[in-house]
Amino acid sequence: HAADTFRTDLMTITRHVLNEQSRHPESRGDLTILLSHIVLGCKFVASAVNKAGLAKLTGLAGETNVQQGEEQKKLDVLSNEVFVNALVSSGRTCVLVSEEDEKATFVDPKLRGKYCVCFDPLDGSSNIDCGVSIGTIFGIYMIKNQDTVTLEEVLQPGKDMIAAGYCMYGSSCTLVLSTGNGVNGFTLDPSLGEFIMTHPDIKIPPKGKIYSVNEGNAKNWDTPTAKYVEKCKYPTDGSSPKSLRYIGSMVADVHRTLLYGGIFLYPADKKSPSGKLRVMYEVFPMSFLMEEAGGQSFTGKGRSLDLIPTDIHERSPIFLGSSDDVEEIKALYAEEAKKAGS
Ligand code: P6P
Repeated sequence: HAADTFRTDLMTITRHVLNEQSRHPESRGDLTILLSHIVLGCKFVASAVNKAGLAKLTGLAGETNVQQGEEQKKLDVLSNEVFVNALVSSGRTCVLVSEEDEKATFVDPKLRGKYCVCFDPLDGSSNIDCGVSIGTIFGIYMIKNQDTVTLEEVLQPGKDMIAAGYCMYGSSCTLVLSTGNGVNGFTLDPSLGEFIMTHPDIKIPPKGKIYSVNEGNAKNWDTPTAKYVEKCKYPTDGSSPKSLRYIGSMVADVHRTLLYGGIFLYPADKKSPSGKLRVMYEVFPMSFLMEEAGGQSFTGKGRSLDLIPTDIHERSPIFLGSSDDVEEIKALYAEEAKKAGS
């Protein structure tokens, strides 16, 4: 026979999630149903992002859409609406935290389920108009009592997340997911409308040759960050300098770091003492994935997932990626703390 051009035993994301569910015999499949609604949201956004360039859907709110004559929505607003509707209608969530909404959304009690989803529906949306990859980032918590859930219960440390992932909308649409048993990557096959497993059991290399930071903030960095970046550029141990790769879209920078190794940094600086990235729907989900893939994530003070947020839009510095690379920056912060303590 000519080699089959069609694989006929497809590992779709749905099949993968069902396999994961079967590892928990007591499970009623709530997470499976929740994830299927998140996947639907990602498919919708992928389609909208791809059309954006054509249908001029991009960023300019206020432009009326000639067909419907209704207010033109910015893609990030549209994406947020799609995810909120998908998550609420799944009947598996009781509270939602979105980058787009100032307050947490408490779901109608009649429609509640046991999960809290924190998400950035379209991170990096400032890059839409120039075609740079952007993405959706999400993290999922279990809520003890869905009927009486309060904001305090939402402000949990990232280590209590039970699942996290991102979907990157670029040359292809790639969804990376962990439900606590390793990390897997899936690529959308538009002809099937299915995410097919393309990156099984992703593990980040223990050390990388790339550092990823906005060097434009160098003037405002603290000493440990400045020292670390200096070491990347002028190594003192005879090794080759690292390459700088910075896309300015977190999902794209983190995805490259996860697959190729290296370190992604968004440090604190004099202008932004807590850094720029948001704890609940950027730092936590990406840190969860990194640790599941054998990497680390550090805030400059401690393990990112140990952070206990006090506000749903709180920011934190973040250093994440290959374990050995993160160890180096942890040592520099420890040295600084010792000096300060002495
Ligand atoms: P800067 C995009 O606006 C974003 O929120 C992240 O996706 C990205 O990592 C970061 O900000 C880029 O920030 O200050 O380097 O432009």
